[in-house]
Amino acid sequence: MSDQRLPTSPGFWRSPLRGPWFTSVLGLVLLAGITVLFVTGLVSYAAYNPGLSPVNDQTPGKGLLGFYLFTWPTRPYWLYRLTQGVHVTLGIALIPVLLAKLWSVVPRLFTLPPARSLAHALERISLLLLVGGGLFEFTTGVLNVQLDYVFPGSFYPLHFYGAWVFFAAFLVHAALKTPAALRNVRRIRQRPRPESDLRSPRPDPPTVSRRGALWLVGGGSLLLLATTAGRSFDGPLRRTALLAPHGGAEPGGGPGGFQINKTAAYAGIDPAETGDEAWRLVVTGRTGTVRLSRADLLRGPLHSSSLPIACVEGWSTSDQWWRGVRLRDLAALVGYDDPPDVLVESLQRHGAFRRAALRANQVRDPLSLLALYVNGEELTPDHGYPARVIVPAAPGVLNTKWVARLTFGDLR
Ligand SMILES: Nc1nc2c(c(=O)[nH]1)N[C@H]1C(S)=C(S)[C@@H](COP(=O)(O)O)O[C@H]1N2
Ligand SMILES: [Mo]
Repeated sequence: MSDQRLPTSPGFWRSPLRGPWFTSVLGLVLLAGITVLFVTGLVSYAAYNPGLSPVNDQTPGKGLLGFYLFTWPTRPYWLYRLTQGVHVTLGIALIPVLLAKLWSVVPRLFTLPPARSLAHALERISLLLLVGGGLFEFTTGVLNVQLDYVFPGSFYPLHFYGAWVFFAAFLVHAALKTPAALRNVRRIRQRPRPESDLRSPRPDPPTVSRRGALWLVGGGSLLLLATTAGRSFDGPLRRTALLAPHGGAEPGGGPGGFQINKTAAYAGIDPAETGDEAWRLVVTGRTGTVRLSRADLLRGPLHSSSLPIACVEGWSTSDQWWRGVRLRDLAALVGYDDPPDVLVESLQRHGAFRRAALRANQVRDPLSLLALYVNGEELTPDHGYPARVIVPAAPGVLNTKWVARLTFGDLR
């Protein structure tokens, strides 16, 4: 039982840093941080228009968990850039805090007997969900933003269901522990120090103070923050984003010099299909189908909007100057004065993002364009030539490139 070579023995754990103050400070940081991650995450899911099933909804059977879904607004136009930038950047910066917090309580995970009472058993099960859920959410999140969807199945349902499990356990834990954590942080100078099973019964001599250790964790977070935040910009700031993935194409300079997520070659877009002879935009609605060449579209009226691209992966561009035909004008062309939802389909034949559904409020917004130009020149092939959708405040995945077809009508 008291064999100190086994992790189930309190004497096995020797670090003098462990104790209620250290754990409580980290816990309170996570309380605030993870709450923000949860809110920005749920909001990100709403931004995908998951109500427009089955086109956008990759989470079938979300059922009650979708209770909070609302119509994602189109203003302010930088909304998704902000919420998703915060979600990903904060998530990455919190990794050292999460790891330090787990390290600080790790002796407890080995406590024997596994349960002393029913209440203790329930508490330990909730801890399993908490630790498992937390590691799962952080791991799937990081894999998604760094390695581009390396999952069995889809990222969205995994991260979405995982978030609910994690957050339920997190709420229980916060309700049980926050009062004590607040007390622990306040009474740091109290003598004698309160009893705690977090403290090692036979600590090694310290090599760093508790405050020093906290600075180390905070320094790690700041380093991650500093090497991640640049992905929410382009130009010179982007180059500070050492941790952002540098796969795909380097955008280079000029009007098309902002992040490219999938190149035309990667998406299998044949240049022969995008030429003026071959390409037609097929618009369908109440009054039938219209086929438009690029020359037809260029007759306008053309409008401009200054909008960023903001990806679920947390990167975003600064505002780009787009020019093209308003989506609501295209809706009017096929019989809608008051625009309905629209299904947008790309020339692309394979891949997850070749089609997307937009809501009526997105079609209606005068800033929403079928863009033909960016920053004063024709779209480059990698940015979606001959035409791409751009919608204010929407996730990048709704900004379909190489558009071939628009089908207006109620998709619900
Ligand atoms: N046809 C098509 N459109 C697409 C995609 C795609 O893979 N195929 N990717 C989407 C995603 S996820 C993003 S973030 C933006 C990126 O646009 P950009 O490459 O011009 O920056 O395009 C969107 N449009
Ligand atoms: Mo994206």
